[in-house]
Amino acid sequence: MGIPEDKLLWMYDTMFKSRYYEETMERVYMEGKSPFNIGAGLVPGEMHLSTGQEPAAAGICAHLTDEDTVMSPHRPHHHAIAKGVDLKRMTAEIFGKESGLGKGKGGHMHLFDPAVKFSCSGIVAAGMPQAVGTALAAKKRKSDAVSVAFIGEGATNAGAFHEALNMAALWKLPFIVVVEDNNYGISVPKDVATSVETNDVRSSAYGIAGEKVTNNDPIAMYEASERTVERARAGEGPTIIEIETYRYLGHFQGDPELYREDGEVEALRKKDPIAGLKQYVIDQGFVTESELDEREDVIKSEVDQAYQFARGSEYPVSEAALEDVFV
Ligand SMILES: Cc1ncc(C[n+]2csc(CCOP(=O)(O)OP(=O)(O)O)c2C)c(N)n1
Ligand SMILES: [Mg+2]
Repeated sequence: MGIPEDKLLWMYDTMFKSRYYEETMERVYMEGKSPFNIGAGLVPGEMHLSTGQEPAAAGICAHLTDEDTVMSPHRPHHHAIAKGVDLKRMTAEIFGKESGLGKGKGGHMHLFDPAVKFSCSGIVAAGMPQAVGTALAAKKRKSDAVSVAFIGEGATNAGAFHEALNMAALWKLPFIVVVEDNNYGISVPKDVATSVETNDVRSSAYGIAGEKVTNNDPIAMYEASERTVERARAGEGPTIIEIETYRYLGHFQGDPELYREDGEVEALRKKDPIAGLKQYVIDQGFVTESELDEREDVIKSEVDQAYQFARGSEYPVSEAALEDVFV
């Protein structure tokens, strides 16, 4: 197994940071919302958390640089963190503060950080054609940058998914789609919505490569991503990577989750990828448990500071609603 030690530790740190960020958001989001009122509190509006889905983001972003583009959907925090989005300004954006990435106008589903070429959208599958566009730009500029669109398995049935893949395949673009199969599109299980069992096989319809990662495995995701990014950088065209992943929380915070089977989430949590990777890096002798504790403390402090920054920032003045808009 040839994954360099520094990459494995980066993946562990990144997955841990993402988990701690989302667990903090889970608490902060409920502040001021009792009895539950989605429009009240510090973070008004819908909130889609990615707790449990960290391997998808860390496994591929381990191979990306600031020159590569990531387009993410409505569940974007783990991708943003793995791509290196400014954590303070991202959190301020989610809080609707003027120090946010979009001056507080976009919120949690519309995070945009040009410094690391990251963007997301609440419109399902919208990132597909956008990422094909940035892949085309990279090819025209003769750079070796790649473009990654993350989408959920539910979004693979949207027209934009297929239209984008057709073009990316036709033009052999450095385009990668990572399908996060968490088995649900809101409350609808995959087997009643999707005609194929796994989405990697849809690659054959476009004559491109397909990769399937099972068991939410960060190491397998790293390896599949390594092959995929190498192919894309070498001009060998697009790939669909599907990863079987687990959403521990509701579709949105406040979701009654009536569609779940009893004990479903408890069973998923027993297979936690962060606990698994932690054991692996310790067993390999890369790091001791107490060294990992120290790394985790540093990460927690960075995340806590981001939340403090967001809390301490000002709301935009009302006149700002008329700035940066098309008239
Ligand atoms: C074009 C469009 N249609 C419908 C919605 C409403 N919607 C938001 S999330 C979602 C389901 C997405 O499921 P999936 O792609 O599996 O992503 P997950 O939520 O599981 O991460 C839907 C239908 C939307 N945001 N955009
Ligand atoms: Mg889904």
